[in-house]
This record gives sequence, C-alpha cells and structure tokens, in this order.
Amino acid sequence: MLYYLLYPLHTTFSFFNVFRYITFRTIYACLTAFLICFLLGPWVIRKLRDLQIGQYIQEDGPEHHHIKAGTPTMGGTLIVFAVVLSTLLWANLGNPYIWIILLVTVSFGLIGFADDYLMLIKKRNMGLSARQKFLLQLVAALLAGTLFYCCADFDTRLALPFFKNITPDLGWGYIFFAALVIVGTSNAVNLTDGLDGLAIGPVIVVSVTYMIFAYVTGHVKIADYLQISYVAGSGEASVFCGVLAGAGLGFLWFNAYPAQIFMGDVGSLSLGAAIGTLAVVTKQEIMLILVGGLFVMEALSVIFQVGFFKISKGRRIFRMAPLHHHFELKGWPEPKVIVRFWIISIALALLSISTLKLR
Ligand code: 57M
Repeated sequence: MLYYLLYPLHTTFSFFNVFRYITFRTIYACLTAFLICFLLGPWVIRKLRDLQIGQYIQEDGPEHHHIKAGTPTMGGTLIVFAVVLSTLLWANLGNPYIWIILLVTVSFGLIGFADDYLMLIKKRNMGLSARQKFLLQLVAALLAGTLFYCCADFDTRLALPFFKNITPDLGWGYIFFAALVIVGTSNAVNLTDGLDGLAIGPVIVVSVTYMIFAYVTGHVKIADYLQISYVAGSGEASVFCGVLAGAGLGFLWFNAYPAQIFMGDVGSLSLGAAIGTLAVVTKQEIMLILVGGLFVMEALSVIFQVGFFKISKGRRIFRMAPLHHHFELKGWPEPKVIVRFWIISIALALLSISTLKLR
C-alpha cells in the first residue's frame, strides 16, 4: 500500500524514490513485522492466558514436556496477522504472486486455527482428523497451483539444481506438483514444531535464503549471469520473505526456551505452506529439499519410524519420532537439541546458496 501511496510522491520529493526499491521495502517490511510481533506479543500472551487457551500435552511424550502444560498456544494468529499486515503495507499489491502467497498463508492459517480450536474445545491433544486436515490442505494448495498455472508467463518447467539444461515441462501436472510442495512443506514444519523455537528458527533461516533466491530469480541480469530461471515478478516475493523473517524473529523473542507461547497449528501450517509457495514462485522447488533439509529430516524420521513400526510389528528405528524427541530421550537437554538443529539449518542454507554458483 505504501508503495502506491508514497512512491508517486517521488516526482515532488526525490526521497520517495526509495519506495521503488525491493531491497528498501524488504528491510522495512521485515522490521514492521518484527515490531508487530514484538510489541503485541505480551498482550497476546496475556489474552490467551485470560481465555485459557493453553497447550494440552500428550502423556506418552518425553517427561519434561509435562511442565509445559497450559503454555498459551495459537500464537500463530499473531504471526499471520503481522505477516498479512506488513505485506499489505510494503509489497507491491499489483503483483499476483503476492496475493497467491497471502491466500495460501491465510487459508492454511485458518485450517490450523480450526485444528487448534477443536483441540481446545475437546480439551485434549486432538483437533481435526489427519484425513480432514489433509483434504482441506489439498483443496487450498490445488487452488494455489491452479492460480499459478493461470498466471500469464508462469513457467511450468522444473529447474533442477546443478543441471541447467534439464528442465522437464510438467504442463498442467505442475498444479499437482505445486500442491505437493505446499502441503508437504506445511506438514513438515508442523512436525518440526515440537520444541521451543525449533520450528521458527529454521523458518527464519529458510525465509532469508528464499529472500536471496527471490531477488536473484526476479532480476533479469543477475538471473542471466547465474544461469538460473528468470521469473518476472518473483523479486517482489523477497518483500514477503522479509516479512516472514521479521515476524519469525518477533515471535522467537517469546517462543525462545523456555517458551512463553507456542505457535499452534495456525502458525506451523501457515508458515510451512508459505515457504512451499515461495519455493514455487521462485522456481526453486527442488532446492527446498536442501534449504529446508531440517524439515525434511524431521518428516523422514516420522515416515521411516511409522513404516518400520508397522512392518516390524512394533519395533522402532528411533527412540521416538519426530527426530527431536529421539535426541531428547537420549538425554540431550532441550536447548542443546534446538541450537544444534538451528546450526544444521544454517549450514544447509549456506550450502544451498552456494549452489547458485555451481552450475
Ligand atoms: C504436532 N505437536 C507437538 C504446539 C505447536 C504421526 C506422528 C509422528 C504425528 C506427530 C504429531 O502429531 N505432530 C504434529 C506436534 C506439540 O506442539 C503443539 O503443536 C503445535 C504444532 N502443531 O505449536 O501448539 C507439543 O510440542 C511441544 N512444543 C514445545 N515448544 C514449542 O514451541 O515444547 C511445541 C512447540 C507441545 C509441546 O510439548 O505440546 C507434539 O509434539 O505433540 N506426533 C508426535 O509427534 C508424537 N510422536 C509419536 O507418536 N511417535 C511414535 C511414532 C510411531 C509415530 C514413535 O516414535 O513411537 C509425539 N508427540 C508428543 N508426545 N507430544 C509422541 C509423544
């Protein structure tokens, strides 16, 4: 909005020219989202406490989690609010990708909200059924995939890291592929969100990484120089990445160990879906496996654990899945698991950025 309101003033005051620059708006979008979360955080925590919106803890989990019972949850509502408001303020709203990303973030936020809300009224750790959640996610993601497909000039070819000449065209199949990326990422972030700051830390790291990807893929000269797919208009998505990183930092202030608030499904599902959508916008979908490698690791630990549990009739690969529980049960203190997982996430992000030059 500010882009429309203030940039036209540049003809009178040249200072307003800065509103044209994606870099300038990304930084201020990031700071705006950070301040919204940081300033409203204490009020939201108080309100959630007053409304008795506290976490139910599963009895079969690691023992020290029982003291977390009653921690205010659904903090994701604050994240989604900060993300939407800051994006509306700083992004160029004439860009269709911004609207698709917002649509996905809000619709997955609503699915998560319904899940959290049902958990609260049923007064146990059980919201929507897995099937209901998956179907709702699929509908929202397929709608997003269709909107991408309908965007003029949207490229349905896949960019494979390291293989610049191999770009299989998925055609309308891209709609399903995009949905898979969005739903998969949403659920992987949800599974990761089981220790204080464990999900939001890597969400910030991934957002900053995609901020770089969005900027370079949306810049015709840099994209050409790096020999990556140029996506007209994707540069604007870096403003959204800045917003995600800022809201994440503001939320982490309160979610850092020992957490005063959890994000709930409203946060984890929407953040994961937003990241998946960013991967689609920037045509760096396959790269997400590396950038968000930590989320992939957590999701795979569940897939392998559940699969092995079924075929071996009750035996396990890990002490408990998702992976963070395994290390907790091995005796690592919670902050150690969290910080070490953050380190892995940063290392993977650096590795993925380096691939921009390796092709
Ligand atoms: C939700 N939710 C956290 C909080 C957060 C298929 C199966 C592996 C699914 C999985 C599952 O349900 N995962 C998704 C995980 C929960 O956090 C809430 O949920 C929101 C995210 N959706 O925002 O509102 C708990 O996590 C802890 N937490 C923190 N700090 C945070 O900042 O400490 C969360 C955020 C919170 C709190 O304790 O209550 C969760 O873990 O439940 N299921 C599991 O993860 C379960 N694993 C399992 O059953 N493994 C089995 C295999 C065969 C499937 C096994 O390995 O044997 C475990 N989850 C728990 N206890 N809590 C099992 C035991």
